[in-house]
Amino acid sequence: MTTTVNLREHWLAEGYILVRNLLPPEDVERLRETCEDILRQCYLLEEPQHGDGDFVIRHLSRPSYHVGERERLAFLLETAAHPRMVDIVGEIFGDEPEHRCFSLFMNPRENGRDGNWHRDCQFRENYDEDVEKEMILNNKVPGGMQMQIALVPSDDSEYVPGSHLRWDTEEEYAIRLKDNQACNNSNAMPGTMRVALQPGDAVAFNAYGLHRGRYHVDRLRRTLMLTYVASRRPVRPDIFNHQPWFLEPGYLDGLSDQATAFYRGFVDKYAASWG
Ligand SMILES: O=C(O)CCC(=O)C(=O)O
Ligand SMILES: [Fe+2]
Repeated sequence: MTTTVNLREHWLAEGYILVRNLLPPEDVERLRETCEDILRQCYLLEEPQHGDGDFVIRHLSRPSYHVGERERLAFLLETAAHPRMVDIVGEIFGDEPEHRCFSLFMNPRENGRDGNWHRDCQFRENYDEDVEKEMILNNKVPGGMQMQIALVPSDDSEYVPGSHLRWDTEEEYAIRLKDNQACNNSNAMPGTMRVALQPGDAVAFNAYGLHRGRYHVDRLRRTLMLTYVASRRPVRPDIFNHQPWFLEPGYLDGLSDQATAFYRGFVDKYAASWG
């Protein structure tokens, strides 16, 4: 598969895009070192996850991960705010992109498994299947993008192209939700796509489509995920946009004007919800 052309058109129709070589090798190397160090810290603390599983670390931008490593943190922040990212996301949203979260997906140290098929909207509080269905069918899903950038080769994410536009077929439903999700890690999902990413390649998808990851102990995974939402999205406080460390004195010091403006927009919008 090659880099997607007509990004917005493809995104709207298929729910994903692929960009080869989005990050140059030296950036990948630097980010990989950062992620390895954060991972080491988490394993020492025996808290690899901050919330949801043994295969993901959320909020790589916490200052506590970067003590004495100011430049490293700045580089991470610059990466998500860089024009090469923001231009792609902006084109797709037809709106200014807004920062949401930095995550690292990694292989777990035990209990390897194929992930669960899901749509991210099913993890909302007070989940109601009918509400979800109505939201998807009426295209009321708020714009969001999970941009996954491989730091080592990876083909661990799977997506069902076009599934963001429609409710589950009978076969899909049987896998995702039926019988209290008894079959949700099935390998029989029809129409799936698995993209083989090389370091620096990015795949981004609309997380309201059907997708899942794969988390095998012996399959090295280091995937940086930059999450963005469209600026038009109203404030809805959650664990992803709760980032009060952005208010710490000097947190944005030394960033480019472009990156400063990008994160200032985020802080101005959400700071009141961090009280
Ligand atoms: O591991 C993956 O690539 C899937 C991640 C995912 O489903 C999510 O972040 O919601
Ligand atoms: Fe997801």
